[in-house]
Amino acid sequence: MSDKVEDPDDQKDIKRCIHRLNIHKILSVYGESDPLSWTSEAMITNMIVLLCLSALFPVLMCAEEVRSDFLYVKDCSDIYASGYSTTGVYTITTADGPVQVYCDMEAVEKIETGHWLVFLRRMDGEVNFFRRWESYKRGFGNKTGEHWLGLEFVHQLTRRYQYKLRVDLEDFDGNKAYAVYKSFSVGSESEGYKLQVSGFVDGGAGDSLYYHNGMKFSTYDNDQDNSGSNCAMIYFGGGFWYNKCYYTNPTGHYLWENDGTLMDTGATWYYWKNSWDPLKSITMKIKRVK
Ligand SMILES: [Ca+2]
Repeated sequence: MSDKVEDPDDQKDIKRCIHRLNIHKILSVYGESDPLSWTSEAMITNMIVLLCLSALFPVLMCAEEVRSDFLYVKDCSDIYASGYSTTGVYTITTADGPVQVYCDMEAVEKIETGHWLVFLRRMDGEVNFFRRWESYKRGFGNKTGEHWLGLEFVHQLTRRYQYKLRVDLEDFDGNKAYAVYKSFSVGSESEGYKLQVSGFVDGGAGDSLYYHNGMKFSTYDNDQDNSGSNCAMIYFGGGFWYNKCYYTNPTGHYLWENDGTLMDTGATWYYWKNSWDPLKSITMKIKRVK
């Protein structure tokens, strides 16, 4: 249990709050029947209920409360620097409140330490990526599995600090490849969450993002692509920085095998094998460089 809950003063506050709530319940039962008076009583009671709930929140959450170590961390680099080197889900605090993020702490090829912050993960088709703009803005999915972290969150990070991007690919035969971009940022919503990448380093995957550099983000309900059509709609895509339309579509329709029949709609990265074959997994993750 957290320190806050064990604080005697806090427990007194909670008891006092519940006591006041009970008094107001009694007053509500025996008080005036005038509608205006009843409305005021109801409003006061509601306010007290909210106050009680906010005081009780840490109790209800018990050990799940945000760990104080992470109160001021920005990303997985800060978590790693705090001494946490296990890959998994961590909670960090933003101006909009706590956000859970998946940190990939594994070292890469034994030459680079981990602490990558994952913002896209496809691996098993458990999550539907054919979603509205608002979902891509705010994020969705399961942080321990498939998910999209959210454009606004990534924009807020990359507008303040410099990040690099790594894309990891795996096909249905277990082959792997990757691509690194030494600079990665996402513009504001008013800029269409525009993508900026540069400094490509080939890890066997080839550069499929060059075609998307400078593009605005698009979803089926917010077409900002360069096509006369709606890329997200015609390829069953999810949301991406579509051009006219793509050489990679990591949020595309998940296919559980490469049977060669629906290759135009899958989660693809064309320049790995110069093919539209769907991938078994694709991860996009960022790491602060400054
Ligand atoms: Ca269009």
